[in-house]
Amino acid sequence: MSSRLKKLILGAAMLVMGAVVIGPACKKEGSDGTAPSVAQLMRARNLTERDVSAALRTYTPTGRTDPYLLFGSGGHGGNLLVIGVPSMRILKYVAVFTPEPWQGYGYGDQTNALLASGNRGGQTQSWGDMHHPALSETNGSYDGQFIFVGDKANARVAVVNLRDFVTTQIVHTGLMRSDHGGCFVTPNTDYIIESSQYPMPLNGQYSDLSRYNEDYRGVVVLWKFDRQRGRIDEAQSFAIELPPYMQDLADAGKLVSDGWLFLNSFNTERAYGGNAEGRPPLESGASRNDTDYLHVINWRRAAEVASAGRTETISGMRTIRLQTAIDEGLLYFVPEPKSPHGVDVTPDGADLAVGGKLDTHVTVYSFANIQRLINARRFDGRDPYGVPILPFREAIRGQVELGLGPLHTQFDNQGNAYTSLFLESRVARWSVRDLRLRDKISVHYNIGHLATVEGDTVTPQGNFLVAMNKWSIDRFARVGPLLPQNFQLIDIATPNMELLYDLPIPLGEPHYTQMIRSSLLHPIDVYTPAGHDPITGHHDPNAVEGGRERVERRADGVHIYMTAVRSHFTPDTLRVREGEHVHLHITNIEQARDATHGFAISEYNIALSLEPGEHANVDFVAAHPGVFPVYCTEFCSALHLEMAGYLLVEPANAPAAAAPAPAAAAPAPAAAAPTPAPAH
Ligand code: RUQ
Ligand code: CUA
Repeated sequence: MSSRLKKLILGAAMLVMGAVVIGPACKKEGSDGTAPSVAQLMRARNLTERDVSAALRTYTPTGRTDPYLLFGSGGHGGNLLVIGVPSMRILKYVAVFTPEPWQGYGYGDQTNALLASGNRGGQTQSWGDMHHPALSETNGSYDGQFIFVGDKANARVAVVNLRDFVTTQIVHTGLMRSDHGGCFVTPNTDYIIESSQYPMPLNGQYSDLSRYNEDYRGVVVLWKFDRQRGRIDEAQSFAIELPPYMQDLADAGKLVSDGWLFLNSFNTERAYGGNAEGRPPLESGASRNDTDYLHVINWRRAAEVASAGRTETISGMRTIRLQTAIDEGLLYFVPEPKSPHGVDVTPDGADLAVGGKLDTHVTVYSFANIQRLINARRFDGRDPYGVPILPFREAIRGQVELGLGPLHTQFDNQGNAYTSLFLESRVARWSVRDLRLRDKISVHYNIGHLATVEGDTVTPQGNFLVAMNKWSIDRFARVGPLLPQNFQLIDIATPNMELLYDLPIPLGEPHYTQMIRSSLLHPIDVYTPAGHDPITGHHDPNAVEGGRERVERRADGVHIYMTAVRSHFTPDTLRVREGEHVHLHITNIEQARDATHGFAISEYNIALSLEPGEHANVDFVAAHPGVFPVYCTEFCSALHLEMAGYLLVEPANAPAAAAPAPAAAAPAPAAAAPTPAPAH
């Protein structure tokens, strides 16, 4: 909604309220069967005019949709949140790193294979620690096509296709086991950037901590994105070796700074803990120096260096060695104040704002200054690995004192920046041009990231800001020691920022979120033609047409080709023998918008969600003989409860003819015949 429209609505609402307050406030609540008036409600619920005004700015009547969508990391819940703004209605959890039964994610062949592609070191990873989602961009603005998310715990990157809000790919490299600077995209989504957090030997091998300086390294990976195929092309991706500092958040340059990438670090002390071995704990060891290093990386030139073959393959990935990066002028450092966290490029690409967790300032670096220093080779020495260091004072445009614990910065369309102040639990608004603090607003509490509408693009929209607060200490009814998180909606179109709404998030610690105009998204309602595999994006070779349902016994087991349509599965009796390998191929052949069917089998841990036109395969060994109900888990029609059947697993040693067929299971015939006739 435009801010003008918002003001109009607000004005009208105030008029109505005024009229109600002066007018017929004498009516008795409900006594004449009418709803209580606004004034009566305000009195009864102890609401101020300000509360009502805030409510009117977020309330979204039934049937209306939100102008903005917030894509939020679900933290160590591992899945992605989609929330409407300003209503703050949660619309979806998109399953990414963690099984999500209601989406059938992790309970059928395709999604199991996808999750398994994220396994590392032969271990099943059944969760992720999602930190930073990145919407795909075209010319530095969101294009609404894809969103990429990073998993800090296992250094993985996933691709979610916004055509259907489905995860289609998970990648990782052996070069790192934890990441944090990811995901960030280059302005045309040529690359998705992921950098390591905790250094380790790049070959993934053992090396004692006493060899930290020599053997441990950081790394930044540039994953090449193939937009046509909607997939990361691992063979075209490459990495750059970095010194063993703890690399943190990153941002890609845009417009004037396009082609460059900026990456924070902490722990230039190269501390690695050991508080029971006579060394300082990591936290104090890593905070001794007054400055750390902002990494300034020429990624476009690095891509040329990589394609010219000046790489070494380490852990299966083409890697530009640190010395090559230095020799080729790909990597420079600029000091940044103590324990920095976020680095955020301004919408015009000219400056970068860096928040120092233990500093009261945001430091604003000038890209033009940085370029001038690089071109003049004006270095203030080198780090122990030979990386040139640019002089701090000459690289910055200035500093703005905001308060305690500045972390992350976003922008609006009025020349303002918004920075979260973790230690103060506030958001500071400041003017980018004159580096002046304008106002602050309190949040509740422990704010980490914040998001304004398209606030990290070249076209920020203003209007709203969402503060992501860790732990909602006193905001909601108490639900035990583990607290929900608190997303707070703030109006930034008003002269003073105003808090509008609290949304508790019952998931892992929220990290980054991005907010996009809903009009930029064009999701589908139905997979057409039926038989579509959402993960590959192709028609599934095992797709089944109505009337072609069948059972085939082959060398690799029994294949049952099924369809789902309101309100039955065909076939609905699945006869197999104990120990048989069963392959179910199920197509939801419906093409109506809301015709999702679930598919569940008791005890076999099978749960599918078949969206209209979707095809799913599921493989299992019928290890346990017995009778297992099969049913649809979505209330898809008036006869949904009847959308059911049986899996009959006949005991292997049951002499076929003599078997005293369990009465409930096999009502009559052919219990001995392992191959029922095709269903049609
Ligand atoms: S983090 S609270 Cu983005 Cu993982 Cu800053
Ligand atoms: Cu299909 Cu319920």
